[in-house]
Amino acid sequence: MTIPIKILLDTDPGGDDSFAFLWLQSLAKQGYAEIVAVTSADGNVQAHHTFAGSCKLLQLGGFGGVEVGRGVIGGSAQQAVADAGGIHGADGMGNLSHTLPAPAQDYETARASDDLLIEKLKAAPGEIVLVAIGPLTNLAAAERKSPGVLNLAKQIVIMGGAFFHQGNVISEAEFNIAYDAEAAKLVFGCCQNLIVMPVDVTHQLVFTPALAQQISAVQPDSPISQFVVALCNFMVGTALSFREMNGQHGFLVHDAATLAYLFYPETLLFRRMQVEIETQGEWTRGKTVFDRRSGIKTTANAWVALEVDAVNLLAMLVEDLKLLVAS
Ligand SMILES: [Ca+2]
Repeated sequence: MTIPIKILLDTDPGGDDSFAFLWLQSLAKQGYAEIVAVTSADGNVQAHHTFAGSCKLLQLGGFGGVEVGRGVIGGSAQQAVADAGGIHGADGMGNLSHTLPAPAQDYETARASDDLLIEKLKAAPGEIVLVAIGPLTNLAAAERKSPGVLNLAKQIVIMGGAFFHQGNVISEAEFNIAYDAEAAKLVFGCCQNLIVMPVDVTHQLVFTPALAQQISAVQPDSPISQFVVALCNFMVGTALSFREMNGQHGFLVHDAATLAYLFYPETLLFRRMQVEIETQGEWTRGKTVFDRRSGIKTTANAWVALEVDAVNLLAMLVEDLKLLVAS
């Protein structure tokens, strides 16, 4: 019998978050994952939008009973990066959130994401995989409030960073790290259990309208099919307008890479590194760096994915989303 992986999802939906969210719910329905909680994060759009988006995505996938935390705000005193509403839509979800079921939870009365993280990690030390696909503000706040708590996670799987490939928010840095570089510095400074999915691999995860059609063909009138097709079309439009895709007709499902690591690890190759976060640089704030010189090293905090079998990974995503639509 399969023992499901206990997952706490920290997320800032987000177009690519939405695809990761649905993938996770498919894996949970199939019995491979257990969703312990969702901690929404301030990021792609503001915290009240990512909270509502998280609740709605859980309702859509059939997991409306999972508790959602409200994102900690103001993690970075020097925040210089604007949110990504221009890419993901004002609501973070392609301006489609009004088409989804109403949230079953209330932002005003929800628990703070850092408190929820602390409670869940302390209740099951060494058991929970923390999947972090937004800025690391909530994780840093939890660690400040309860030092050592992040190392109670079995692993922390992060979408973030850019090592050999260019960044996306500036040439030298990726959004999730740069949006709250101080939080990232704190998390990378205190944890040894990190798995990192940087832009180096996620820039290859081009999700296309043709893939969305494969999913929706299972049952075109299902709310999930309609959402997947409409969100894909929106994201492709903004990706093209931001000149992100080198002319390819698709958009990047960055965040989905974290679930590929957990459930389809044969699609990825990793390197062991001590990753540091640049917080002082005038032109490089939020850059992820490591010592790439040959020579002895006595510390490492992360396994960093640097190669991906994108065709296979996207095929796994599509097949699991088809199962979710059919369920
Ligand atoms: Ca995200």
